[in-house]
Amino acid sequence: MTAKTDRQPGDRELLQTSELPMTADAILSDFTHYFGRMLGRRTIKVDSPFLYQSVVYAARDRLMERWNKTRNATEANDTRRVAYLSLEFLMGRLLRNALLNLGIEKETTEALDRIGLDLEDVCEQERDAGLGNGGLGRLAACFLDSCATLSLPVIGYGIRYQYGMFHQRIENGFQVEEADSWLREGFPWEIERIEYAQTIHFGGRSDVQIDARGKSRHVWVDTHDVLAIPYDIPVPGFENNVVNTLRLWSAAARDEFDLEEFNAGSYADSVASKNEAENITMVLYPNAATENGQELRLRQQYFLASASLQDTIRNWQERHGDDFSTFAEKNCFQLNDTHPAVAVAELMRLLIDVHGMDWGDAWDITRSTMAYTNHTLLPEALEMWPVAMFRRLLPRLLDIIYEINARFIADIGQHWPGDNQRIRRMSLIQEGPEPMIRMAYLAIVGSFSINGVAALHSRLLREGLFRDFAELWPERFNNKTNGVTQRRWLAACNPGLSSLISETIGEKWKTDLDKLHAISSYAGDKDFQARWRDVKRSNKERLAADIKKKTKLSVSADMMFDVQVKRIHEYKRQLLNVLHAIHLYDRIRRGDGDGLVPRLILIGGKAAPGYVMAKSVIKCINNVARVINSDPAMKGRLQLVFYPDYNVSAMEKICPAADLSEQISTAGKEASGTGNMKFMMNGAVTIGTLDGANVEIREAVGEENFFLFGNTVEEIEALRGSYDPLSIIDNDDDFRRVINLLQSGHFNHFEPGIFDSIIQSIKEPADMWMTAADFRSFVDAQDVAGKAYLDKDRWTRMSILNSARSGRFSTDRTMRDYNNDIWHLDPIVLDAK
Ligand code: 26V
Repeated sequence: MTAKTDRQPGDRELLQTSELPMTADAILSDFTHYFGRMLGRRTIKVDSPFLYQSVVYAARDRLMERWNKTRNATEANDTRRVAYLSLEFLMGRLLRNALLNLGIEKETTEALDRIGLDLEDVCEQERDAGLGNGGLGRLAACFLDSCATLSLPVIGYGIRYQYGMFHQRIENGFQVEEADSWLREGFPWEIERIEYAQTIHFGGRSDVQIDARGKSRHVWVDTHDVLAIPYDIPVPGFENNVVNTLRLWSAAARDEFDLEEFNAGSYADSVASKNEAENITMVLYPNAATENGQELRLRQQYFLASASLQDTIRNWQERHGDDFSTFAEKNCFQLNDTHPAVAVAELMRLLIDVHGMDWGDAWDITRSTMAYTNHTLLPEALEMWPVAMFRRLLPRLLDIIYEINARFIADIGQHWPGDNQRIRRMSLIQEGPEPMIRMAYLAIVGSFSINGVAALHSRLLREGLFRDFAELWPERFNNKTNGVTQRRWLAACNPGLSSLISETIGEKWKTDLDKLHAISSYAGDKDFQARWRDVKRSNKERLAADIKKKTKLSVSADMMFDVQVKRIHEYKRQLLNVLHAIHLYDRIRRGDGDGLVPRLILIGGKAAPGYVMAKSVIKCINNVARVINSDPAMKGRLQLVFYPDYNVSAMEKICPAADLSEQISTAGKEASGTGNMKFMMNGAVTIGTLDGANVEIREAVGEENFFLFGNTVEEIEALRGSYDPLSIIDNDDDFRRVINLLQSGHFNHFEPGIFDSIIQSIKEPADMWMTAADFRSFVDAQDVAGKAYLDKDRWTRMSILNSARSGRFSTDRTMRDYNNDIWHLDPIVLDAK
């Protein structure tokens, strides 16, 4: 049966006569049209944003027809679909990826070549869409790429922040934040869809009214309303003509200004209230678990949840009217962490208050459409909102959460009669002087699926954080190990390796990464090894040029590139890496450096602006780097560089150039990690702890191709209580010397005391991250890695095998897993026409 569509009588599809040709000629002619006629520019300047914009328009035209066809196919077939709700989509640049997926990279290169332009330079003009903090946001972006490539009907819903992730500048070794005004020159990929704007309520109060039929009805009155305006971004699949949608919401005042206030004469106040509305989507929160609880952040969360659910229901009603009987069969909402978890209560509100459903039916729909992914084990990052804030901002939603909780507690009482302790533990409300709503528990109670992001992480969730819930509903808990898309993280960012691989085993790996296995039979082949090394070397030179541009420092591709790039956080232990750098410096200075591999230690990452300790770590890295890099004895042997403003585009240059990948978090703290997978795919060997997905990476690549160190989760837990870092330092000559150097002011002559808190944190028996506990085994594993690197053939073999065995870590596999176990979507079937 074909369902109704949103067509009105008289509506017609605009006739599309023929598809645009994908030739260099046609692309050049469209480019010329946009540059000259639409944007009105005449002179071709290499760094002009208008060149880049014109190329985007030419590419976008070719996406547009495919985009419409994809939409038509899903609407006409009434296909079951997933809405991926996420406060973050860290998309990075879109041009290269779009050309690759459309299959017109070669043609576009040729078109630009004819007018003396290099595609690479044009691509560099694009600003990163940095609408995310790190792993969680980039994962969402990789998911979208894989879903489009697998023809899965998945729509991403997020927020169109005016300011994305801040830019980082380093001044005298300190991080300085700068606003990211990424929309300043316009964002040519997006299409505003004002016709789908939604109204979002805030404030006011919750009331009960009796309707015409004498039925009592909850109403939410006296609200302050804000408009949510959607902007659509195309998400092309790889050479399959599917184009999915990322829909980002932007806040606007509902009326240009409030007429009543205007007439009352408070003109300024009414314009100011417009400002308040638009503040909601002004800025991305730069992730500091310590800064939890900001009211504006809760506004963002509700704004996204409500707009996206209303949009889904609007679309549903256009096809099904008021019949919600198959809504749950046809829709699924995947919650990216607890950030959009208020959607559980909002869907209940919409179904009951707006669409007149009773509690039981609404709850059945909610509980069978919501699915929740957890991304962290750190207790301080678990979201809780003060009940009082909810009452002020979202009073009707608080009613609903209380009702959900009352019914849930009754269930626990049935399951474990008399177990009041358990009720206190599991309640959605944490009691205390300031009662709080536990968002993770709301997400669990309201979902049919709860997953972690790596095998170890999912096990720790079941055994620790969510133990009571896993006991109650074991069938709801599952694991979905993360991945990354090989289209961006190998094909696009590493053209050299990509060509070598394709020449050797064909191109199938681009949509079936397990095919990479086939290169393992060349791992010992001298000729293949030499070509593999050549590619790595030229990638290192490309990165060296980039480092020179950004830091003025010269680094040599002859050194081993030992790389740690990720957000700066204590649990990720950049400090441990610095301690190792100081140790190598000390060894070379004391004349014990012979036989050491020449090494560049590259560290990059942003610290949350309010995270004092993380900022000290950046300062420490920079100070140690200055001392090391200006010591003539270190020349050609050891360098330490801090890479400023690390982001998606930086990673595209960094991961193809890395030899050694640092994945050194305290066991049990990194949920998965995804940078680890990008490095592996590009032939870096990992030095790492048994944490997150490192465990699975090591299994896949074999223990002989992975440098393991450090305490396990169980050992870390057993250590707590008896942990004595002072005696560890005292009993280890190397460690003692490192700490003495740090304490002596050697790295901070004119800045006395600035590293005191860092040194104290290492010596602290209560150190959560147990840096000292892993120092010795880290230094030893680094020594083994260094020696392995000196054996070129052996290292190249390890490098090839890492890449060859990275097949499992494609988001294509991850998305298949989500689809088989959670979503159950049928692929989109496009009209053959
Ligand atoms: C928390 C907050 C709190 C306040 C404001 C903004 C904000 C933003 C994000 C978060 C939680 C972040 C959790 C997270 O990023 N987890 C990471 O998820 C990756 C993808 O699953 C995973 O690879 C990393 O191991 C994990 O740390």
